[in-house]
Amino acid sequence: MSDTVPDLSELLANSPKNWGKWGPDDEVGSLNYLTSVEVMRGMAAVRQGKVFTLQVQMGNPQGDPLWPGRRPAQRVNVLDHGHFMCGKGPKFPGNMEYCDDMMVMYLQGSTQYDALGHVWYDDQIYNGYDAMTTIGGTAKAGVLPIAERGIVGRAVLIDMARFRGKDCLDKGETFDHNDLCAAAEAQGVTIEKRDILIIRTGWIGSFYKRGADDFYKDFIEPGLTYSPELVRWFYEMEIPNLVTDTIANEVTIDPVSGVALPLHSALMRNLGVAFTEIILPDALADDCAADGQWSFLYVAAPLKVVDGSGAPVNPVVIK
Ligand code: UVW
Repeated sequence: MSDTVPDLSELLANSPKNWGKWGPDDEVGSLNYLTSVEVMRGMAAVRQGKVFTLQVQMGNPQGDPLWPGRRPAQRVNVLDHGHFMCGKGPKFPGNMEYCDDMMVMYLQGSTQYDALGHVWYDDQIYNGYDAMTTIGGTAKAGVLPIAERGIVGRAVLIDMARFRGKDCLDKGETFDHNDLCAAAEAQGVTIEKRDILIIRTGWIGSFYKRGADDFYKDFIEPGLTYSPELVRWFYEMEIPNLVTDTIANEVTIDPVSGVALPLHSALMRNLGVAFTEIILPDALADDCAADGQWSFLYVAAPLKVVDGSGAPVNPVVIK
């Protein structure tokens, strides 16, 4: 690691940008690559009619895997049979009874889409919008345009944990685009241009097995690591969406530069790659290993939160 940690503006000085590529008002970035042709390419990948959902459970009594400092989703009963038993429930002709509850949560507190305006440096977010537009709500490049649009395309799952012969990658273990291609080759699948890229590290699944104390101890996630070549690969492959079973889609601290989460800036802010985080793909991965089908149709639509910096989602995969 270098002695002095560079600013993102220095680290990414020559990094490619997709700003302006889809016009000055664009707010969904590389999702623009998912044209109707790409939707049909995804449809063509459906061969068996098997369905998988990728969201983690929300408000699990074991806790929810979260970026340190965020709190788990809290579900609170507001009305249930107890209210009716003691005469406190609302009265309806015919005596219908019902239950109600509410949830308080971080919008990044479950499987989620980040808005492209979620992260920035140099006072500019994706497409060059002023970071002032995030004050009081993500008014530009928020999650709403992504939610209104929806995400449909061909996806490929790369199981890095399985490729390395592990249940779960180690804390801080890194890999790059060359490793992804090597794993794809071992799986017998090709990462094609404009594929939605799903990566399994085993990390989120490990939360439920090892428990929160061990998960958060000396917290550093495994994941993709920054290099100019990796960013160029995403740029040239026109990857619309990066989906992983980690909280932040990349190794927490880049081991070379010491910068925290540089791919959030290089991929999300500069290229407009949509980030989907905290998925649980373990059942899907087991199935793909069993039947050898690692590509499929991916469909997702985050919740339509006005001015949200992100929103929960339950992505659906159809093989
Ligand atoms: C941060 O907000 C730091 O990360 P994430 O994109 O994982 O929510």
